[in-house]
Amino acid sequence: MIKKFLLGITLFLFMVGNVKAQAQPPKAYGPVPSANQLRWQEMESYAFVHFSTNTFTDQEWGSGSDDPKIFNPTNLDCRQWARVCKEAGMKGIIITAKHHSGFCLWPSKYTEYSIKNSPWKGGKGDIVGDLAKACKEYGLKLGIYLSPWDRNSADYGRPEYITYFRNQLKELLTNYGDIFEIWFDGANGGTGYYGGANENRRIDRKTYYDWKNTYSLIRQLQPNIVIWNDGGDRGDLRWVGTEAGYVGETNWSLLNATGDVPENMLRFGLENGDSWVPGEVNTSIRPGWFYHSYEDSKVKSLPQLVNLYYNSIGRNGTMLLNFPIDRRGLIHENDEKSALQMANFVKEAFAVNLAGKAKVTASNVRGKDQRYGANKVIDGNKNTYWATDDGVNNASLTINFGKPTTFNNFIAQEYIKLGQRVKAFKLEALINDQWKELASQTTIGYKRILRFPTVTATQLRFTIMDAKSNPIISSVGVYNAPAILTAPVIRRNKTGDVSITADDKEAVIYYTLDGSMPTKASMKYNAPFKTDGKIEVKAIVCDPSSGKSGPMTTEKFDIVHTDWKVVGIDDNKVNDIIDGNTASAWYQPRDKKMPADIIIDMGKIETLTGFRYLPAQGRNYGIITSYQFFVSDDNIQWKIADEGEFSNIQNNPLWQIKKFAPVKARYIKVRALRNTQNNDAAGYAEIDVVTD
Ligand code: FUL
Repeated sequence: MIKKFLLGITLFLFMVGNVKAQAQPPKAYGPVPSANQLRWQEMESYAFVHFSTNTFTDQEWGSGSDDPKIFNPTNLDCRQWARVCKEAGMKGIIITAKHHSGFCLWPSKYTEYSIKNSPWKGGKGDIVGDLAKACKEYGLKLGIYLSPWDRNSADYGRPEYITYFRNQLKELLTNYGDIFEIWFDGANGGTGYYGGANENRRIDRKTYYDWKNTYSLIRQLQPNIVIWNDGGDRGDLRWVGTEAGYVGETNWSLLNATGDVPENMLRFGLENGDSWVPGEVNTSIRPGWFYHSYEDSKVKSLPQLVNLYYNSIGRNGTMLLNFPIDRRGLIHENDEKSALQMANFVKEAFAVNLAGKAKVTASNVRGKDQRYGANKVIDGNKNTYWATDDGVNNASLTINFGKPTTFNNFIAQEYIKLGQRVKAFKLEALINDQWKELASQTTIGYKRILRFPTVTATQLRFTIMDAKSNPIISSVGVYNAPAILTAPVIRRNKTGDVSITADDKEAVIYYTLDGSMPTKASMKYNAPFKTDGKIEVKAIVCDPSSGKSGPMTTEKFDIVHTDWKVVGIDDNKVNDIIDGNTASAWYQPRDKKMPADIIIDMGKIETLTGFRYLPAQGRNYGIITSYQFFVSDDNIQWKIADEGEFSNIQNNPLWQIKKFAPVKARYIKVRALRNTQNNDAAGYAEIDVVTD
């Protein structure tokens, strides 16, 4: 009897439990992504490759008049592009099938301005086809950049061009398998060759391309494609308003279906927009989109690429990173190295989710139904989620690690199939029994990654403070990313103070002054220190948590500049030339013609055996190539000590060291005779002497 009674109670409780477990799934709120947009967003990272006649003319935009015969890569290998992109963690490649010059990388039936009239493969090649094959082999998706502006076509600006443009689209969207994205750049109309007319042609961006019908053609040929269009009818994706590699911290994947989009709307999206139009962050791994050998030393560094990652994928965007293909037809080794370093960082940083084994509890669970429970955020299933009751737009998740745990990164993902909801959230850590706020932010969207100074805590609380509707979170992660161990920068100022800086604020710097290799037993750098005379400084950075150390930097400093003066130039900024700060620079006044002189009074007689010149960093003008170097005791009688050229300074705008037979002098004069551009600009980051 008792048994029966207990059974009855159990059954009753089970049924009540079951009734409770029937909480209705949350309903979508506002616009939601299409299946194509969702698939695209989950790719997160993919590449651009820019390649055209421009590669061989050193231009960013070709006018449409360059002879196709100049297009002649010596060692083109699309499989190398695919390998690099795959190893860099990317999921696809978008190729400039046709850039603004109109030159086509596939043998289009509709124009002679293509690789079929280039010497490459005797005119029998097809780069789009080769890349399609390589992508297939490496498991990557293929995307197409087809410039609507065509500076070669005689028909550009007339209705006939639209037929031509659509014919080309048909070729590209029919002959190369699945295309995941089509890219229509916003640069439209202006001067060009136009079949020899050489004139300025304007078009009405809103009506000329008849995007509506072009879009339906595209969707008919490639039903799974996403359309990127800057300035035309609203596509599936939006530009983020800058090519500098970031989207707003607040980033709504929404815009209105029609109407203009000002820059700040591109950057932040539109909170109450009526359409799903997520942001794609496009930037180049070098300053330019096309290859220029003089940018070989300007490839984005690991810390710059890591910033790009956090500022795109980490802010609810995708990352579209461009590799300019070089004249060999390859991704340059410097670009490959940086991209792979970034990929390794990302792999290491997000290898272990520290929340994975933690106990996760929520302040509210939808209908107290375990299907929407807190632990759904760590089950590794993107189709499950934690959700709150309708009307509960303020709720928190507490992640209890059970023991002190060290971390510096946090990831949250909304279940965007039901819309983007979160408007404000914060993170707090329980450190030594005290709650400490780590961050307070706005939107989440598909993915939000926060990084903050490393903490050791037993619990982490993620509180959604405001949302458009009840929050739905599919995933949460807590990570301890490694320090970025790049070589430190060592500088000495005019008065001999040496400072050493590291990219990673938490890294520890060790250094030596006796020429020996620095180790963790060497002097620890805390603040700038005084030096006098010639000195060699070697330094490394170490990650205190992993104990790993990075590459070493060596700087040899000659005599100090304390008593140095630039004479005869009435501009205080000229002291940037001798301040030891390689990031500051001074240029001769614009009206100054070559030859341009810089005279420095060293304050006393020195025995010189050479001099050093560093051009302004990060700028491509005023780079001196030919010089004369004079010395004097009195700033009246001068004699020449050396003359010559700074070879390859254009490609490598780094320190140029010139040695000569010992000579005694108090004054030096550096005379600029010519620069890389054959004009009168002369710029200097630093001038220094050598006194062996
Ligand atoms: C720009 C174009 O004008 C550049 O040449 C490049 O293709 C870049 C991706 O888009 O607006």
